[in-house]
Amino acid sequence: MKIRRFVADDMQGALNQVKNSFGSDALILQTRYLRRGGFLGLFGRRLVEVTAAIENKEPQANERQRNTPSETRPSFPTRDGKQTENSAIEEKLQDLKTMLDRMVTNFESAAVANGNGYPAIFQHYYRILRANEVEEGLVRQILDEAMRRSAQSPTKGREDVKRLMEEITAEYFLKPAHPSLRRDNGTKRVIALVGPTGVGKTTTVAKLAAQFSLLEKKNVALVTLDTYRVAAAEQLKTYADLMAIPFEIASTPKQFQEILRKHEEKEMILVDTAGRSPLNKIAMAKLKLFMDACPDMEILLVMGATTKQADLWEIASRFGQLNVKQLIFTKLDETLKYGVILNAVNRMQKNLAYITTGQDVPDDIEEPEPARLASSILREEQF
Ligand SMILES: Nc1nc2c(ncn2[C@@H]2O[C@H](COP(=O)(O)OP(=O)(O)OP(=O)(O)O)[C@@H](O)[C@H]2O)c(=O)[nH]1
Ligand SMILES: [Mg+2]
Repeated sequence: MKIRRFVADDMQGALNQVKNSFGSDALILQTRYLRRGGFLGLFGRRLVEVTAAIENKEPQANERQRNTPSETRPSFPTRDGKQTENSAIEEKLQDLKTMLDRMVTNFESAAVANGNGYPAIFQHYYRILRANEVEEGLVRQILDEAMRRSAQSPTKGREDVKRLMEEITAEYFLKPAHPSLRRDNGTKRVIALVGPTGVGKTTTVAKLAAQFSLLEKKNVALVTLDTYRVAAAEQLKTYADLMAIPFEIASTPKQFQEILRKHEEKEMILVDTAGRSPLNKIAMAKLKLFMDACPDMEILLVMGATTKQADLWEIASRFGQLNVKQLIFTKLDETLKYGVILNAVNRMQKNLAYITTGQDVPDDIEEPEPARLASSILREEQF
């Protein structure tokens, strides 16, 4: 078997070289991008390297073609027994297609495995982001932007590239503009937390109530729509009693509207809802009836940082029917991989209003700091 590397300015050029030297039967072993010249792998000329192999040492394809008289070229009998040139062309096309398929497969798997296609310094961040479960497409989006910016204003070394990566990643947490839950013009705000079961909605409602009523001295009321479990109402009532704030239970959308009217003068009404499996269509429809009862209500979707990515998309899609305005991610203390948060913020194009970092009420809640989240996602020592 003969193995050789072919380097060209682009993939087509490299493949032409392979074909000219080894013919269409060549096996593509590896494809990768190279940089020639530049600094730390940056700003150099981008080249494509294809490593190909051929089974035996037969004459090269182009030589074979040149030396073979047309009457002896491979051809196939037609139904009426005649030889046809079309069949030979079809065979060549099929060879070419097989070769391209093999090449694409090799290229994609190599790229996923080791961040191929980027200069060495960026491959490092490719691996970190992927290990942190940031989606492939988003990783490439971030790296492409980093490459673009570093080409515009040349980076000087590893520290500069790290800062650039953190800056770009942090920007995803700033989009869209961060509207705070606070509203200081005295108008009432009704804020409901929805989400799957056990994600931390009730605990987070209690943390928010403490923050706004105890720390910011706002006039707050608590409402639960969770009549599904007896313990659920008791859980929130205990917190309400401790904070000496009014607590109400609404079992129907009509009751909910009456309660909202009763607390018209409150600066903030925090609404806890029953955890719903996003797959339970009846429960989701019931929740929507409550949400529709108060069109001004700001709905926040609560999701766990430990949730599997595929489940998160299911949750996002089902709860997305509720006109969700912002996101809350809970249980950041239970994982080191924050990629799912970045994926959600990016795909759903929603603001991340809060993160929670433990079970303690009221302490374990904070407004996210984009730079800190970004540096956690790019932290090197965790992998
Ligand atoms: N580690 C950790 N645990 C949390 C966090 N937030 C809530 N929890 C815990 O998660 C569990 C469920 O919390 P709840 O607030 O009852 O969750 P829920 O979403 O209201 O649950 P349902 O009403 O049953 O859907 C409790 O043990 C909480 O203490 C967090 O940020 N970190
Ligand atoms: Mg609850």
